[in-house]
Amino acid sequence: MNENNGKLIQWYPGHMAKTKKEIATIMSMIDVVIEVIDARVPYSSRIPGLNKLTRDKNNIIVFNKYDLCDKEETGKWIDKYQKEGYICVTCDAKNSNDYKKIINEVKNLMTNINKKRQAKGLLPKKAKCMVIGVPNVGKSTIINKIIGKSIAGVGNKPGITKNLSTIKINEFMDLVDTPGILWPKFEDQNVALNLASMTIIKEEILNIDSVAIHLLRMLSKYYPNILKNEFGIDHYNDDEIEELFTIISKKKNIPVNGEVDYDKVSLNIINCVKQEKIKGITFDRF
Ligand SMILES: Nc1nc2c(ncn2[C@@H]2O[C@H](COP(=O)(O)OP(=O)(O)OP(=O)(O)O)[C@@H](O)[C@H]2O)c(=O)[nH]1
Ligand SMILES: [Mg+2]
Repeated sequence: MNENNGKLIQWYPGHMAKTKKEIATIMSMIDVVIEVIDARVPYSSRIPGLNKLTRDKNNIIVFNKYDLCDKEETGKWIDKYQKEGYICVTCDAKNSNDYKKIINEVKNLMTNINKKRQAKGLLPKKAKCMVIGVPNVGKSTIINKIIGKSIAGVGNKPGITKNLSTIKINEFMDLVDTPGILWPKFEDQNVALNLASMTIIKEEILNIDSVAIHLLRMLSKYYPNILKNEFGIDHYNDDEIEELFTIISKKKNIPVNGEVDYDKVSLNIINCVKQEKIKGITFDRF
């Protein structure tokens, strides 16, 4: 369930500046930042510039939608981010209890921090945690599981509210009740197409044909077997778009009234990912 009722948030410069300021204020009281990303796009779904705000925090990256990604590629990204100092957790928030791994990581962090505090004669402290991430990566699903019930309001509002309250999770962890929804990277077209492919930004923003073609290109490059099985084509080639769309149209039984309905074919391609018929894919490489 997308708690924004399928409507993804649009970001404007004023809106972004306001949210960034709010996040910076909230950060001062946060100990652990839990950044949720889509494991299928582990670079594209990172929040641009977040590291500037979280340098002095404990940072956990949750590779969510792990059930949908290419696990071999995910392993490479985990190594990379671990080397950069992040704690990495893989998570299928929808179908598993992987969220417990996040709680465990927080517990480990706090055990270490409190050992040092104790040595200095200080009282143990609880971790104030915040879940943050670009739209639609699974923040609300994870928060609701960590809390153990659905709480009204989670994920309903874009941006961050100032009236923060914290929810007690256990004796070592509090959760700030509002998920931080931040803007995705827009800087390069390939990133934007990756985000649209995974419904992180609206496919309409970029036009559905270009998103569908991006999906075909990426599948052809990295997952030709999926391209063949799902769409009946061996290889994507820009020069043959019309022929390829005709083949897909037939394979998918999309009615043809005289000519191929390109929009319908594009939507069908995008929906294969959205509806999780296509799994085991990761589009970011380094
Ligand atoms: N397959 C799969 N789907 C997931 C997973 N986690 C969340 N989802 C689905 O992804 C969609 C978005 O989940 P949300 O929890 O609403 O994501 P969000 O980050 O709170 O989204 P916004 O509030 O719009 O920013 C929903 O359809 C979830 O059921 C996961 O690990 N695997
Ligand atoms: Mg949400």
